[in-house]
Amino acid sequence: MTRAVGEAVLELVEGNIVDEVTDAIVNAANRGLRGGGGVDGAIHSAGGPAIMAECRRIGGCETGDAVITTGGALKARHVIHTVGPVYSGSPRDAELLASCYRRSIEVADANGLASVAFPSISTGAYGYPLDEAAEVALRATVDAMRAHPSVRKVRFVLYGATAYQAYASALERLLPR
Ligand code: AR6
Repeated sequence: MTRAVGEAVLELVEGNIVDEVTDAIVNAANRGLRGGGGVDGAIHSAGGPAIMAECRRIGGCETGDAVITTGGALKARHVIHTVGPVYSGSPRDAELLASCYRRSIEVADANGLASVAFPSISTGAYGYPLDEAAEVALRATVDAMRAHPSVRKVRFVLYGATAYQAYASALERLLPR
């Protein structure tokens, strides 16, 4: 599924983010940038030790913020590590989740990157309900794309049909055809 956002393109696909050929893939990291399971584990195992070496030098990342490293052995040139909220049911969850997408796009723009691929942040180990997360993620991303038009292509790489469907429904509501 594809939508124009000004001159830029927002795309949803089902797949594995480690296979993306793009300027940067975004990692759903933790505050210590220590690595872990889920998409974080997949990115570090596919990208090799150079990514963790830079994460150690950076030292950590606050919830809702984003930092950039090399892409190591990945096809993506860089990894942008962002830290989603652990879902608690408070209104702050949505603010912090939106901040992850906004900060990631700001970091991409600040580094001259034109294409970025996101996973569905916080919807695995961190427990954010998928439908709610999809709406917050897409709204924040579209707003950030409008503010940073040099980021020309943003792709959500959704892991499995359930995640893809949740994002496709949310995008249809946000930007109807
Ligand atoms: N490509 C795309 N999406 C994926 C992939 C993949 N290869 N693998 C999993 N997902 P999670 P979180 C989806 O748990 O909830 C880690 O241990 C997955 O289906 O990876 O933000 C970190 O170190 C889900 O929809 O991230 C943190 O401690 C989504 O990615 C913590 O988990 C996010 O699930 C972060 O938890």
